[in-house]
This record gives sequence, structure tokens and C-alpha cells, in this order.
Amino acid sequence: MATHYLKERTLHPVYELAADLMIDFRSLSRPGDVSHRLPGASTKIQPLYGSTTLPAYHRDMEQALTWLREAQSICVLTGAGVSAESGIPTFRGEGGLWRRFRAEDLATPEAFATDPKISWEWYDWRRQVIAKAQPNPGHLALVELERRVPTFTLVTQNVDGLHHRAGSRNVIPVHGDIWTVRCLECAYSHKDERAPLPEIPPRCPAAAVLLRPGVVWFGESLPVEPWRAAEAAAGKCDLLLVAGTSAVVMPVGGLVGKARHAGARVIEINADQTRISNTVDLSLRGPFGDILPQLLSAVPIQHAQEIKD
Ligand code: BV8
Repeated sequence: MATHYLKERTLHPVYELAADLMIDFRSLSRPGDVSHRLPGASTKIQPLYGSTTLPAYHRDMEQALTWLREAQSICVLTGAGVSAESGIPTFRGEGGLWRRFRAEDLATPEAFATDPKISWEWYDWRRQVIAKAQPNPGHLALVELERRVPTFTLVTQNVDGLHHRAGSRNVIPVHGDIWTVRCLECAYSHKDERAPLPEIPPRCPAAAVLLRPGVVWFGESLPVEPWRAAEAAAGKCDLLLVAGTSAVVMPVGGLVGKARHAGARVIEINADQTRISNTVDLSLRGPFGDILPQLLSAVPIQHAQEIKD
């Protein structure tokens, strides 16, 4: 996808020359050199990412901006990468959870049945990490985007609750919530934000049997209503923003195809190339907490129908 810029001869002559010569302006950027800054974007020099040349980066951001401005109904799909800048390890990235702990050993009903204490020690450890974390500029930019767009749905794979803590409203946590505990036998389900938990494994106050974390384990189906709402939002949006996810886990990863088939534009924001990078309309490479605030700072306030409070 990277090469098509070079074909389109609409760039400023200096960029065209640079593009032909594949000059990378990164090394040329000097503090205070704001030439490549989008109008209204922060003055902080934004390093370029991956192999994206300046013209390409500029073009992509402009394109994303245009689509953001035009969107009337946005669906956002987030993954662990959005919480990475809050200090929460991703699953498959550097230091990712799975490297240390095999998913099938810990995030499945079988693993829990085999050794609930280990499984709870792992969840209690994650809860403590999350409890110390704060929403980052990426989370906050999504709150702002929701205020500006007539129809907005945030589908998240994250169980950390940081979107809610940031102030997002229409959030669908399709893989559950690490702060909810549920009884294995009775209908007891309760928000318990104590970190660490006083007792591992925790027990149901009613049935005195084990409680389990309120998350969706591998091999378990997603909660019916939230999943139905997520599919509906992806199938109706005119812009799908896929942020900080490897899009490997199913059925959630399938929402990208669903949105595309429904005619939506799909923008990916990821620090790295992913399984979908070559199938989306635009793949912006870089930290989510950098890129979305930059884009938002260039979406004029007046665009919004009315600021939803
Ligand atoms: C189900 C809760 C019915 C628990 C989670 C079809 C094909 C193959 C397999 C399957 C299939 N259908 C079903 C399966 C099986 C399975 C599955 O998908 N397996 C995968 C591994 C192939 N799916 C299921 O079991 C689902 N249930 O389908 O039920 C069924 C069952 C069996 C068989 C058929 C049907 C249930 C899945 C839910 C599991 N629960 N979480 C807990 O958290 O403890 S999944 C968990 O892992 C997360 O919720 C998330 O979904 C996933 C991690 O993925 P990401 O969030 O994307 O994180 P990752 O680390 O991978 O990537 C981070 C990305 O961020 C990277 O790309 C990185 O570059 C980027 N990044 C990093 N920093 C930044 C950044 N980007 C931007 N800015 C940054 N700063």
C-alpha cells in the first residue's frame, strides 16, 4: 500500500522530488521545524514511524482527517495497544502477557477448573497493574471524538475498564470486565475493585463456592447482547477505526470485514503492521496516543452537529 503516493503527482514539488529520491525528512526535522505539521496540530515535533515517508505520512493524515470530518457514524474497535501507553502490557507485544503466561494455561474454563488459585493470582496481578494505570491521551481523544460525532460506538476487547474511566459512554466491552466477579453456581455478579483481593481465590458470599473473573475466556462464546450490538454498530457505521489490535482473536477480528462489506471506510492505527494492514483503506503507523489526538486537533469544533453533553 505504501507505494501509491509516488504514482500520484499532486504533491508539492519538494515532496515530489523527495518522494522520487525517497528522501526521508525525519532526519531533517529540526526542533521548531513545523513545516509538516497539520493545521492546528500540536507544535510538538511528531517523529515519523516505520517506513512511512513524510509525503506519505502527510497524505495519510490528510486523508484520515477528511474521512473523520465527513463521518456521521463512527464505530471504533480497540485492543490492548490502546492501553499500552497507560503501562498495561499487551497480549502479544513485547513483554506481552502471553509470552509470560500461555493463554490456554490461564484464560480458559479448563485452566480455571484445573487450578483456580493460579488463574486468580494472574487476574489479581493484572487488576493491580490496571489499578495503578491512568487513561492516556488516546483514551481521552476517543471521549472527545464521541462528543463530536452524531453516532458513535466503541467496541473494546480490553477488560481493563480504562475507556469508561476516561469518560467514554457508548462502550461495548465484548470480552467482559476484569473488575466484575461472578459466581460459578448462583446468579451472583458483582463489581469488586479491590486490588489486591483480600482472598485468593475469592468466594461467593451467597453460595460459598468459587467466584470467577467477569471476562470471556477462550472457547467461551461472547455475551449475546453486547456482541449483537457490536455487530450492528460495525454493520451500520460509515467509518470504522481499528486501534491497537492485532485483530487475531475471533469473532471480534471479523468486525473489520463486516464493516467493509457494509461499505464503511476502515482506518487502522497501529504501532506495527498487522494481519489487516493490507486490507484496510488506510493504515496509520504510530502510537495511538499520538495519532488520534493529532487528528482530532484538526477536526474543527464547528463540524459537530451539536456538542453532546
Ligand atoms: C469463541 C478476555 C465460540 C480474557 C480475551 C476462528 C478462527 C480461529 C480461532 C477461533 C475462531 N473462532 C474462535 C476461535 C477461538 C478463539 C480465538 O480467536 N483464538 C485466537 C487466538 C486465534 N476465540 C475464542 O475462543 C472466542 N470465543 O469464539 O467462542 C467458539 C469457541 C471455540 C471455537 C469456535 C467458536 C473468545 C475470545 C475471547 C478471549 N478473551 N480476553 C482476558 O483478558 O483474560 S481475548 C484477549 O486477547 C483480549 O481481549 C484481546 O481480544 C486479545 C488480545 O488481542 P489484542 O487486544 O489485539 O492485543 P495484542 O497483544 O494481540 O496486539 C496488540 C496490538 O497493539 C499489536 O498489533 C501492537 O502492534 C499494537 N500496539 C502496541 N502498542 C501500541 C499499539 N498500537 C497503537 N499504539 C500503541 N501504543
